[in-house]
Amino acid sequence: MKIAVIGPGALGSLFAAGINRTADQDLWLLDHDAQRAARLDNKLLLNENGQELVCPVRITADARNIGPVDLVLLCVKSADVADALVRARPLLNVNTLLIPFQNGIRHLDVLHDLPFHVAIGVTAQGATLLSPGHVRHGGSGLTRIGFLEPQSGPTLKRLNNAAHLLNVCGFKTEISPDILSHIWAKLLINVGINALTAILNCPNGDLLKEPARTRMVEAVLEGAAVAKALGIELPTDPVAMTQQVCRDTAANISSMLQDVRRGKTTEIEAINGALAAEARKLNVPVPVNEELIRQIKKLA
Ligand code: KPL
Repeated sequence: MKIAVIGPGALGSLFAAGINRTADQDLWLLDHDAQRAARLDNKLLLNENGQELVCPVRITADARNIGPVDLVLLCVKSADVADALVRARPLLNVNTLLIPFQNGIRHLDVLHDLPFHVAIGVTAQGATLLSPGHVRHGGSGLTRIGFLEPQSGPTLKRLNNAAHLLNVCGFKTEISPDILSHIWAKLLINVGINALTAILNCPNGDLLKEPARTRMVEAVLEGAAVAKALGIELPTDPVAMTQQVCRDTAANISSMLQDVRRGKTTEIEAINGALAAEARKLNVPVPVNEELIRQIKKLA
């Protein structure tokens, strides 16, 4: 299979290094930054269980060097999806399956009516970018991939092939017939954890202590009310799930806190912002989320 991973961030580097290490595939990593792509010098460093592994991966900033591929794993931030799709054009044709992996739900808006196949990915893989090209695999959570609309025949086969590849490479992956409910389940976890950790400047586990816990629960319950109003059935109790993620990733610095610390644009619009936008359309009050948005915008 010919595969392109787009975005040398934490998740993109983890996928590229893991696929290249395990499977005999035609794999490329596409960066938008030509200077960084050159500096990476066709290799990634993967820190796994305390060991450093050098993974040779072809890295380029020009998608024309790659040409059409069977599978694209799109691992850029939500706000960069539209631009990434333009740059990725030479990779994409009627036979390509694109699987975007982003936090939030904003990216779903730009994934309609595209002339290639699009599934959606939701992953609980833990990855931290230690420096450009150097990624630490922090924990192996489940990855789910699925189509928003039911598919069959060769389109479904492409998804099966992608799931098989990820599983062979050690990224436990399931095909989900109801990916939207998993997208929302992950959204509500990020709604509860990301902004609050960034505001309080604390690791995820600290949200289990009062008064942060109450605020986290309120933010998640507002999100659950919006999901209900949209008719989305969540796969598990979102409050219990969010608290479990706080326990499982207690020492983790959320991606939003990492962005605030680095002075980078946060994903507040893709997460709490997108939730508040849906809530406005449905007349569901989300005052706790609106306050979180205001506070993050003051920080950034
Ligand atoms: O997805 C995450 C993030 O930081 O973006 C969680 C699950 C909150 C882990 O930190």
